[in-house]
Amino acid sequence: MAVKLHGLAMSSCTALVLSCIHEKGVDFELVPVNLSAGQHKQPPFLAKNPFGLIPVLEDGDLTLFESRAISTYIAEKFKETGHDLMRHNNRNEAALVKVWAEVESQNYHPAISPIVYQFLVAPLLGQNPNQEIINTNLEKLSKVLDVYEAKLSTTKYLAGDFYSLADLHHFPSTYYFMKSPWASLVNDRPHVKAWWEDISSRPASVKVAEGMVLGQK
Ligand SMILES: N[C@@H](CCC(=O)N[C@@H](CS)C(=O)NCC(=O)O)C(=O)O
Ligand SMILES: *[C@@H]1O[C@H](CO)[C@@H](O)[C@H](O)[C@H]1NC(C)=O
Repeated sequence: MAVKLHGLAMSSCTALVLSCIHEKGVDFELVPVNLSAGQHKQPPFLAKNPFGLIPVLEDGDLTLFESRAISTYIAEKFKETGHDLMRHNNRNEAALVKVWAEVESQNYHPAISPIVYQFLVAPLLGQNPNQEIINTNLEKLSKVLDVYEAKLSTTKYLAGDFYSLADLHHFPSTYYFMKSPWASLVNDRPHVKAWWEDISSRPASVKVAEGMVLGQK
């Protein structure tokens, strides 16, 4: 039975889950949520995610929210199919995948996401981008990327010499960031640049990027 993903292909949180779904070749149905109509703030959707945010995954009786938890669930449930995103046969490598997935969630995402929001989303909502927020977060992101540059000069991917869920979680936000005037933060760091070119050219990433056109449904 196909899993049901409630969300929008252009939303980076949904795209994170879609990247995992495509890596694993999982059968799925994308159920659109009308954000402009506030469908995500109404009782039927709130029953699936009380925080009223996309994405939500339904797999039979199981309902999940939080994109990173959803992708982890998919990577674990379908560990035998497609690319092994969790290194489930090696406890140490699996732990390193979790470390770098945390780094994405705790260090990388909090810096990159406000930049993407101010640059790409605010104008769609008729707001002026807040340059102060952008500058503060560019500074934070630079420091995180310095750590990545050092790490990626010792291993090909973040958790080791294998593509994992930790790398995958970086795809959607970085995809939008690379359309901004500050893409040089990535491109000026040779190992980060090579890593980005590698992870963004994976067939699953290319597929997900097709749906990442902001302002579309
Ligand atoms: N931590 C949550 C964040 C979810 C989230 O912020 N979703 C956004 C789209 S990327 C949303 O639903 N926005 C609609 C709104 O804020 O009203 C996750 O990763 O799933
Ligand atoms: C979403 O809701 C808005 C406002 O109710 C409506 O105008 C629009 O047609 C809806 N979009 C879709 C794709 O159903």
